Amino acid sequence: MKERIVINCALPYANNHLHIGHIAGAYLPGDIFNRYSRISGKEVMFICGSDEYGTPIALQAEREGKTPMEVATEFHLEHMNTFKSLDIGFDYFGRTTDPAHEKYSQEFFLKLMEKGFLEKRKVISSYCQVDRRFLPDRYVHGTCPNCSSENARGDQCDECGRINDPQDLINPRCSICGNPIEFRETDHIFFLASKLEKEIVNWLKGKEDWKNNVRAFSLNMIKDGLRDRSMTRDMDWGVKVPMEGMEGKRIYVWFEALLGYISNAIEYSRKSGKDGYWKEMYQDGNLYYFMGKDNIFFHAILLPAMNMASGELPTPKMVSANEYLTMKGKKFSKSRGIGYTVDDMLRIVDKDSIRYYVSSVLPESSDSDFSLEEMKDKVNSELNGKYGNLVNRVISFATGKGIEPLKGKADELDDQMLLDMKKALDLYRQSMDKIEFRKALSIWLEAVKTVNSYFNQSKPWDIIKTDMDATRSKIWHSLKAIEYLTLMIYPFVPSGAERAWKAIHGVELGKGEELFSHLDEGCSFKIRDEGIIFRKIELEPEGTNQMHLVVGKIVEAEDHPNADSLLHFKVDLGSKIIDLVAGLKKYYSPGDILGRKIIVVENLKHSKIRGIESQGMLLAAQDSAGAHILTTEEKEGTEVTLGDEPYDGSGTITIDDLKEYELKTEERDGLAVPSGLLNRNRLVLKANGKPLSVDGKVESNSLIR
Ligand code: B3M
Ligand code: ZN
Repeated sequence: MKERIVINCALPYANNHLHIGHIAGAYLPGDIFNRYSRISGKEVMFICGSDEYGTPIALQAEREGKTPMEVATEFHLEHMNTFKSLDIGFDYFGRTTDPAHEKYSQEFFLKLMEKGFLEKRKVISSYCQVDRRFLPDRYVHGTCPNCSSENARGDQCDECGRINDPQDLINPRCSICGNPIEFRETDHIFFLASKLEKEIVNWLKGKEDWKNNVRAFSLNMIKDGLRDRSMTRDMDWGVKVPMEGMEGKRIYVWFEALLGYISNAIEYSRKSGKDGYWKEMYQDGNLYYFMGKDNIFFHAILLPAMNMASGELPTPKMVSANEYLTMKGKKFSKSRGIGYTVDDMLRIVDKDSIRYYVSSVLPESSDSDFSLEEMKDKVNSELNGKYGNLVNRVISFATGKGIEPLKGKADELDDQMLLDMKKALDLYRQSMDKIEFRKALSIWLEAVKTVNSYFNQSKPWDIIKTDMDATRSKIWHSLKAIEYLTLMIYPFVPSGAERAWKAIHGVELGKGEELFSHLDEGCSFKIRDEGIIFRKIELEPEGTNQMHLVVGKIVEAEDHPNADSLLHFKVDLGSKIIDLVAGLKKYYSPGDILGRKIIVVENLKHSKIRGIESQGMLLAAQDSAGAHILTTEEKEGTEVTLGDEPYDGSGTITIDDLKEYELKTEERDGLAVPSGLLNRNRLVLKANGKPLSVDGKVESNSLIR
């Protein structure tokens, strides 16, 4: 029977776009291991899903005037597509809002209660008298006791990273209404983790095959003891606490999200008609978890403690966590606008290039820096220049000359090369088994170089002049080497490896089978020219900000005399007054908008609209509710910059030019702020260094026109 393993990747929060940092942290490593395990002959269940409850999603929904479910659904679907677009091949991608998840979490909660691991305690909690409610920690803001930042949240300070309690903050205030809060007594349910402290410490100590960034880090985290923690929260977006007297409270999002691995596995089993399959897979106990480093505590301590307490679930075999990916030394962060989202990246390069480069810089033992230039160099010179080129050379030489590959008598060079391949594969597999993927990849690259020099030294183009049999054998040996290289690179760049496999075998790579041991066998090859296997990366030259945006003030407003949907304004731009026509009548009356500050594209080609010349265009965000003008408190005439890039153009631009900037609203630190693209970076629009705002509640990701 095949060895069975369950691979889980941290369930991403369904409230933001996935960026390359997420991919490098959890999802690419998970998928590399998934693919490697399958072609090593293991039976794999690869599970993930959306983490949809919790305060950040509730807060975001509130800000956007949507329900939390709408926000979660939007990102759940987006994330599924994102993973697919990068060949990250989960067997199942579920969601924690699935009723089956609620049922499983509640049952599990009651089980821990029954086993004496949950206990009701009175706690002091933040309460807002104005809003008449208890507040989750995240809904409290105040001054950080550590770094004095004035906007620290009640759970953590973003400035210095310190984990706070609301009581730690100086001048704690309600994030909803801004008033000072008070602390009141209420009931919460605690997980008595302290009872398991010894067991957890011993268990961690026994995990000698774990990397230090997880094992030593975790042991250090509980060196002063494993605290009992509250597993309920005061809020209404979450799994209901299945007990009387706990109305208005929900199960702590991490408690139930960690159970999401199982509830998703159950759903996967049920939907694929194999009820109970998940249990068999879990019983074998080979559970692997992949995540970013901020999730270590939850997977290496809380999850095993919960499973131990349940008395029926195995603890993880492997918890693998990556450090952070940085760009120019700064951590990737969507909310701070550092780094690339997956979608941004896919607009520049193909998925194989992303996977290859990110694999080569995985932050496995320390943070590592991502750079587009380095990506281009590595992909072009290694993946494409050394491996892709080798495959193309061998195949086009053989097909061009009509050579049928056939294993003949091996010469010394052939034998040495095969020996080198076996050695490389051995080392590669040792690294892969230890989840040292960067090392495995560098072993592969060395092997590619070996085969390149083998082919160059073999000179089949000379041999063919005198000895066809020897040439056929050379080609066979070269293809054998390519077979090794292709299997080794498959977990990293599956699509390209599949193309290469097809080019040498004429059939698809069989992913469900053990493939490595076949490398030893004397197989036959059916080559065909599949064309280019990897594309070179070409980066466009950097552009400048050609869009002249200026703050204007509406000094006259009227209905357009000749059109039902249009308004006509006179706008003061500081240095001049211009005429503007805008299709806003459905959303604003002339009286509403008179005196408002707006953002004008000053260098847009003028156009006559129903008899009035519009000498520019105002910007507004469009969402399902309507149009919302972009605005600011800065003075008319103030220049608007894209990030820190000022206007740097001349002459006029067209609507099509403007479209290139892909102006839209984006979620930044909890606000939907206007942003645009410049040199593939999404930058915030600013006036006097302050982000522009949008009139009214607006959905993130709304187009701006
Ligand atoms: N959603 C955190 C994250 O996306 C969290 C992981 C849950 S795993 C159960 O980084
Ligand atoms: Zn309040």
